[in-house]
Amino acid sequence: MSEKKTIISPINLRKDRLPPGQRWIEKPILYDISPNTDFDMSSYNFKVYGEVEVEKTFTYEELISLPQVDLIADFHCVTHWSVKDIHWEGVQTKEILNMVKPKSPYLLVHSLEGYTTNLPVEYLFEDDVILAFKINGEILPKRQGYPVRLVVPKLYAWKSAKYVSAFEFTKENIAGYWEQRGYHMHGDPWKNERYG
Ligand SMILES: Nc1nc2c(c(=O)[nH]1)N[C@H]1C(S)=C(S)[C@@H](COP(=O)(O)O)O[C@H]1N2
Ligand SMILES: [Mo]
Repeated sequence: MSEKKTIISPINLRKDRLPPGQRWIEKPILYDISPNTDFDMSSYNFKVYGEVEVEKTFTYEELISLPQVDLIADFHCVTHWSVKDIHWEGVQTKEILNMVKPKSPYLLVHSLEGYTTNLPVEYLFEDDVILAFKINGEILPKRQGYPVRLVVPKLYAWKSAKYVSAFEFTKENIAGYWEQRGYHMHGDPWKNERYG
Protein backbone atom coordinates (compact mmCIF):
# COMPACT_ATOMS: atom_id res chain seq x y z
CA MET A 1 0.00 0.00 0.00
CA SER A 2 1.30 3.44 -0.86
CA GLU A 3 1.08 6.34 1.61
CA LYS A 4 -2.09 8.41 1.47
CA LYS A 5 -1.20 11.87 0.13
CA THR A 6 -2.23 15.09 1.85
CA ILE A 7 -3.04 17.97 -0.46
CA ILE A 8 -3.27 21.54 0.74
CA SER A 9 -5.29 23.57 -1.71
CA PRO A 10 -3.19 26.38 -3.21
CA ILE A 11 -6.04 28.79 -2.31
CA ASN A 12 -5.09 28.37 1.38
CA LEU A 13 -1.60 29.65 0.63
CA ARG A 14 -2.61 32.79 -1.26
CA LYS A 15 -1.55 36.15 0.20
CA ASP A 16 -5.15 37.27 -0.38
CA ARG A 17 -6.48 34.12 1.28
CA LEU A 18 -9.88 35.69 2.06
CA PRO A 19 -11.57 36.64 -1.23
CA PRO A 20 -13.18 40.09 -1.63
CA GLY A 21 -16.50 40.59 0.17
CA GLN A 22 -16.09 37.46 2.36
CA ARG A 23 -15.78 36.99 6.14
CA TRP A 24 -14.56 34.02 8.14
CA ILE A 25 -17.05 31.99 10.16
CA GLU A 26 -16.46 28.83 12.24
CA LYS A 27 -18.55 26.21 10.43
CA PRO A 28 -20.24 25.89 7.04
CA ILE A 29 -23.96 26.73 6.96
CA LEU A 30 -26.16 24.04 5.40
CA TYR A 31 -27.74 25.11 2.12
CA ASP A 32 -30.07 22.75 0.28
CA ILE A 33 -32.60 23.22 -2.49
CA SER A 34 -34.52 20.31 -0.94
CA PRO A 35 -34.37 19.11 2.67
CA ASN A 36 -35.07 15.54 1.57
CA THR A 37 -31.63 13.94 1.49
CA ASP A 38 -32.58 10.43 2.61
CA PHE A 39 -31.53 8.58 -0.53
CA ASP A 40 -31.94 4.88 -1.30
CA MET A 41 -28.38 3.57 -1.22
CA SER A 42 -29.32 0.14 -2.57
CA SER A 43 -29.74 1.70 -6.02
CA TYR A 44 -26.95 4.29 -5.79
CA ASN A 45 -24.39 4.55 -8.52
CA PHE A 46 -22.23 7.26 -10.04
CA LYS A 47 -22.45 7.64 -13.83
CA VAL A 48 -20.06 9.40 -16.16
CA TYR A 49 -21.51 10.01 -19.60
CA GLY A 50 -21.87 12.34 -22.58
CA GLU A 51 -18.82 13.72 -24.36
CA VAL A 52 -16.31 11.11 -23.17
CA GLU A 53 -14.36 8.37 -24.90
CA VAL A 54 -15.50 5.74 -22.40
CA GLU A 55 -18.77 6.01 -20.45
CA LYS A 56 -18.52 4.48 -16.98
CA THR A 57 -20.74 3.64 -14.01
CA PHE A 58 -19.34 3.11 -10.51
CA THR A 59 -20.97 1.61 -7.45
CA TYR A 60 -20.23 3.36 -4.14
CA GLU A 61 -17.86 0.49 -3.25
CA GLU A 62 -16.01 0.84 -6.56
CA LEU A 63 -15.61 4.58 -6.03
CA ILE A 64 -14.27 4.35 -2.48
CA SER A 65 -11.81 1.63 -3.48
CA LEU A 66 -9.96 4.04 -5.82
CA PRO A 67 -6.80 5.68 -4.38
CA GLN A 68 -7.82 8.37 -1.88
CA VAL A 69 -6.23 11.59 -0.67
CA ASP A 70 -6.64 13.97 2.25
CA LEU A 71 -7.48 17.50 1.20
CA ILE A 72 -7.26 20.61 3.35
CA ALA A 73 -9.13 23.50 1.76
CA ASP A 74 -10.99 26.70 2.61
CA PHE A 75 -14.63 26.93 1.55
CA HIS A 76 -16.19 30.12 0.17
CA CYS A 77 -19.95 30.58 -0.12
CA VAL A 78 -21.39 33.25 -2.41
CA THR A 79 -23.52 34.52 0.51
CA HIS A 80 -20.29 36.03 1.92
CA TRP A 81 -19.16 33.45 4.48
CA SER A 82 -15.93 31.47 4.34
CA VAL A 83 -14.62 28.59 6.45
CA LYS A 84 -10.93 27.81 6.89
CA ASP A 85 -9.19 24.46 6.54
CA ILE A 86 -11.95 21.92 5.99
CA HIS A 87 -10.47 18.41 5.94
CA TRP A 88 -12.02 16.32 3.17
CA GLU A 89 -11.13 12.77 2.08
CA GLY A 90 -11.87 11.21 -1.25
CA VAL A 91 -10.78 10.43 -4.79
CA GLN A 92 -9.19 13.04 -7.05
CA THR A 93 -11.44 13.74 -10.02
CA LYS A 94 -8.41 13.45 -12.32
CA GLU A 95 -8.45 9.69 -11.57
CA ILE A 96 -11.96 9.50 -13.01
CA LEU A 97 -11.11 11.74 -15.96
CA ASN A 98 -8.12 9.57 -16.86
CA MET A 99 -10.50 6.61 -17.14
CA VAL A 100 -13.27 8.27 -19.19
CA LYS A 101 -11.19 10.75 -21.25
CA PRO A 102 -13.44 13.80 -21.71
CA LYS A 103 -13.82 15.16 -25.23
CA SER A 104 -15.37 18.50 -24.30
CA PRO A 105 -14.47 21.38 -21.95
CA TYR A 106 -17.87 21.53 -20.21
CA LEU A 107 -19.23 19.56 -17.28
CA LEU A 108 -22.72 19.44 -15.81
CA VAL A 109 -22.80 17.76 -12.39
CA HIS A 110 -26.04 15.99 -11.40
CA SER A 111 -27.16 15.32 -7.84
CA LEU A 112 -29.63 12.86 -6.38
CA GLU A 113 -32.26 15.43 -5.38
CA GLY A 114 -32.22 17.09 -8.81
CA TYR A 115 -29.62 19.78 -8.17
CA THR A 116 -27.19 20.51 -11.01
CA THR A 117 -24.19 22.78 -11.45
CA ASN A 118 -21.84 23.46 -14.37
CA LEU A 119 -18.12 24.09 -14.35
CA PRO A 120 -15.13 24.01 -16.69
CA VAL A 121 -13.60 20.54 -17.01
CA GLU A 122 -10.08 21.97 -16.55
CA TYR A 123 -10.66 22.32 -12.78
CA LEU A 124 -11.18 18.58 -12.49
CA PHE A 125 -7.61 17.87 -13.57
CA GLU A 126 -6.24 19.86 -10.62
CA ASP A 127 -4.89 18.12 -7.51
CA ASP A 128 -7.27 19.82 -5.07
CA VAL A 129 -10.52 18.73 -6.74
CA ILE A 130 -12.01 15.55 -5.30
CA LEU A 131 -15.07 13.42 -4.97
CA ALA A 132 -15.28 13.42 -1.17
CA PHE A 133 -16.66 10.71 1.09
CA LYS A 134 -15.58 12.21 4.43
CA ILE A 135 -15.46 15.59 6.13
CA ASN A 136 -13.30 16.28 9.20
CA GLY A 137 -12.71 12.56 9.75
CA GLU A 138 -16.32 11.38 9.50
CA ILE A 139 -18.36 9.83 6.70
CA LEU A 140 -20.25 12.76 5.14
CA PRO A 141 -23.36 13.48 7.20
CA LYS A 142 -26.64 13.13 5.23
CA ARG A 143 -27.09 16.90 4.84
CA GLN A 144 -23.43 17.49 3.89
CA GLY A 145 -23.39 15.36 0.78
CA TYR A 146 -23.60 11.67 1.63
CA PRO A 147 -22.78 9.48 -0.22
CA VAL A 148 -20.50 11.50 -2.51
CA ARG A 149 -19.72 15.18 -2.79
CA LEU A 150 -17.72 17.15 -5.33
CA VAL A 151 -15.25 19.59 -3.72
CA VAL A 152 -13.87 22.42 -5.89
CA PRO A 153 -12.07 24.83 -3.54
CA LYS A 154 -11.17 27.39 -6.24
CA LEU A 155 -14.84 28.13 -7.02
CA TYR A 156 -17.77 29.30 -4.86
CA ALA A 157 -19.33 26.56 -2.77
CA TRP A 158 -22.46 26.16 -4.88
CA LYS A 159 -20.20 24.41 -7.44
CA SER A 160 -19.26 21.84 -4.75
CA ALA A 161 -22.30 19.67 -5.43
CA LYS A 162 -23.52 17.35 -2.67
CA TYR A 163 -25.20 13.95 -3.26
CA VAL A 164 -23.48 13.59 -6.65
CA SER A 165 -24.97 10.99 -8.98
CA ALA A 166 -23.44 11.82 -12.36
CA PHE A 167 -20.95 13.80 -14.39
CA GLU A 168 -22.37 14.74 -17.78
CA PHE A 169 -19.80 16.10 -20.22
CA THR A 170 -21.63 18.43 -22.59
CA LYS A 171 -20.95 19.98 -26.01
CA GLU A 172 -22.20 23.38 -24.83
CA ASN A 173 -21.84 25.11 -21.46
CA ILE A 174 -25.23 24.25 -19.91
CA ALA A 175 -26.39 26.32 -16.91
CA GLY A 176 -27.09 24.38 -13.70
CA TYR A 177 -29.73 25.04 -11.02
CA TRP A 178 -28.33 28.30 -9.58
CA GLU A 179 -26.71 29.34 -12.84
CA GLN A 180 -30.20 29.32 -14.43
CA ARG A 181 -31.32 31.59 -11.58
CA GLY A 182 -28.66 34.25 -12.07
CA TYR A 183 -25.53 32.82 -10.47
CA HIS A 184 -22.30 33.09 -12.43
CA MET A 185 -21.39 30.48 -15.07
CA HIS A 186 -17.81 30.40 -13.72
CA GLY A 187 -17.88 31.54 -10.06
CA ASP A 188 -14.31 32.49 -9.10
CA PRO A 189 -14.39 34.07 -5.60
CA TRP A 190 -11.25 36.17 -6.20
CA LYS A 191 -12.90 37.70 -9.29
CA ASN A 192 -16.15 38.33 -7.38
CA GLU A 193 -18.00 36.23 -9.96
CA ARG A 194 -21.20 35.93 -7.91
CA TYR A 195 -24.03 36.78 -10.26
CA GLY A 196 -24.41 37.27 -14.00
N1 LIG B 1 -26.85 18.69 -4.27
C1 LIG B 1 -26.69 19.92 -3.77
N2 LIG B 1 -25.46 20.40 -3.62
C2 LIG B 1 -25.28 21.64 -3.12
C3 LIG B 1 -26.39 22.46 -2.79
C4 LIG B 1 -27.69 21.92 -2.96
O1 LIG B 1 -28.73 22.54 -2.70
N3 LIG B 1 -27.80 20.64 -3.45
N4 LIG B 1 -26.17 23.75 -2.31
C5 LIG B 1 -24.87 24.36 -2.65
C6 LIG B 1 -24.63 25.58 -1.91
S1 LIG B 1 -25.48 26.95 -2.43
C7 LIG B 1 -23.69 25.66 -0.91
S2 LIG B 1 -23.28 27.15 -0.19
C8 LIG B 1 -23.01 24.46 -0.40
C9 LIG B 1 -23.25 24.35 1.10
O2 LIG B 1 -22.60 23.22 1.63
P1 LIG B 1 -23.03 22.69 3.06
O3 LIG B 1 -24.53 22.48 3.04
O4 LIG B 1 -22.25 21.42 3.26
O5 LIG B 1 -22.65 23.75 4.04
O6 LIG B 1 -23.47 23.27 -1.03
C10 LIG B 1 -23.70 23.40 -2.41
N5 LIG B 1 -24.00 22.10 -2.95
MO1 LIG C 1 -24.36 28.82 -1.48
